[in-house]
Amino acid sequence: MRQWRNKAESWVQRGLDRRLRLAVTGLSRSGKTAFITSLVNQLEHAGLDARLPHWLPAAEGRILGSQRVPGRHHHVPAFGYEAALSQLAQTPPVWPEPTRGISEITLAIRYCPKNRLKRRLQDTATLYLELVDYPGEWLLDLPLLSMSYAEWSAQQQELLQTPALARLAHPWLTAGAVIAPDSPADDAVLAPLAAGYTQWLHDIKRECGAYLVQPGRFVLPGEYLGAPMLQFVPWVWGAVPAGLGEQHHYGMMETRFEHYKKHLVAGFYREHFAGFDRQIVLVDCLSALNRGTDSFADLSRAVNAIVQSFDYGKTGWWRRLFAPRIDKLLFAATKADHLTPDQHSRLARLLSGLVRAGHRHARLAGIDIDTLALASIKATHSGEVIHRGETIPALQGRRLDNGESVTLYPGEVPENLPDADFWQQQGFDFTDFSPPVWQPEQPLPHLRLDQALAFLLGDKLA
Ligand SMILES: Nc1nc2c(ncn2[C@@H]2O[C@H](COP(=O)(O)OP(=O)(O)OP(=O)(O)O)[C@@H](O)[C@H]2O)c(=O)[nH]1
Ligand SMILES: [Mg+2]
Repeated sequence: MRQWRNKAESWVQRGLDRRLRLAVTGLSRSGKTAFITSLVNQLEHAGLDARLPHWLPAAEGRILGSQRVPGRHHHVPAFGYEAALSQLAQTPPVWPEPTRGISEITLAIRYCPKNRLKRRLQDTATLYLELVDYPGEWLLDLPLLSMSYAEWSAQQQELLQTPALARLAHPWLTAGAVIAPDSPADDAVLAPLAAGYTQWLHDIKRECGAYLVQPGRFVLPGEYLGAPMLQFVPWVWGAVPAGLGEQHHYGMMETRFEHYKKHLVAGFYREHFAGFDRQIVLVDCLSALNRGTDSFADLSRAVNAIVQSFDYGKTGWWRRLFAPRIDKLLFAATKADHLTPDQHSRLARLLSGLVRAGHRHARLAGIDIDTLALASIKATHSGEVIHRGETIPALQGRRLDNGESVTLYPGEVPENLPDADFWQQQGFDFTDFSPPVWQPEQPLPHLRLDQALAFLLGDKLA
């Protein structure tokens, strides 16, 4: 009888326990590592000294505790939580290292269910929260799936109409101009040509603030660094004779483009994306605003492309191929602590404008979408200063470049998508700050992570 009861209890328990795979993405430096580190840290504190008033399960005292547990996906690298935390705990604290590729961490969150039926069955339940960090650049590759090599080449040729981009492309454009499309395929020719093209992608990211760089794996190759699949370039040197095969330069690049699509682009959707339940996309609007009009326009195109990548309905093949199941999608403007609090709602509205612009062309049926502004790790204090007899809001923090303590008013964020006038008279300079000095036994300071949790997990701990 006792054996039967134990079995029944564990069966009920399994029925109550839930798993949720929450994917965290954003373009490089958008704040993914800081977000996951802080989220894990907040959840580990949630049973004791939570500072998550807007997340009801914590506010109601129903979170009993959370702990890190081994993940189910042994082929996915582990997220470096300990390393990130120990960097933040250094004197003086430093931001965690940049990361590459995909990683994940699993938390078991033990809680008291609120739902009466669940409570009658069991006093406590567990939510296994799997957090997955992956580069947003991978999402930008999705449109490649419906393009041929010739179509993609034509699109890249169009990009080269922008003078700033064309100027930096000079080395690979001149190297490719002497290659005949029907000459015998030779890796000694293609490898340096692709290296020149990859360098160009890095250069336009760095110098022009470009976000929409394709193919995304060229700049973030991870384990595929040096793979022949990443050694092709768009053909932008005029007409090509018909029927060129792999033995020719053009045909070889076409084959590699197809391999890239099949193994890397479709492979990511099949192996990872299809398994995500919920998604948060982090966007650093402030760095793009600092860099100016071209960079912000490119960020806006990139956000547009990311929004479109959740449009499963557009073509049947998408749904058939990957059967995605994401039902909640949160866009979060990061580093809100770079702003005085009066600007936070403007930042959220600015991002919401970017997302809506992408939304217009996408049908995101069945997905609940929201936007907010947050700081995963709050590095500043806000207050007020008196300037020429007037009280104005101000921020206090340590500058990242020289460690100096400063009090400043960083300026205003445009509420709507900025127009030409705005760029003429813009008056802001968003400073990068060093991480806060923080007591490791305390939760990391943050802004609105609890609201992100409420949207993303609210219904899962009922
Ligand atoms: N003030 C402040 N700065 C932040 C915050 N989050 C991130 N940053 C800054 O942004 C930088 C990039 O943050 P990461 O979390 O490493 O960004 P990432 O998206 O993981 O970057 P990659 O791994 O390179 O793709 C950090 O080094 C900090 O300088 C935040 O909440 N507040
Ligand atoms: Mg990272």
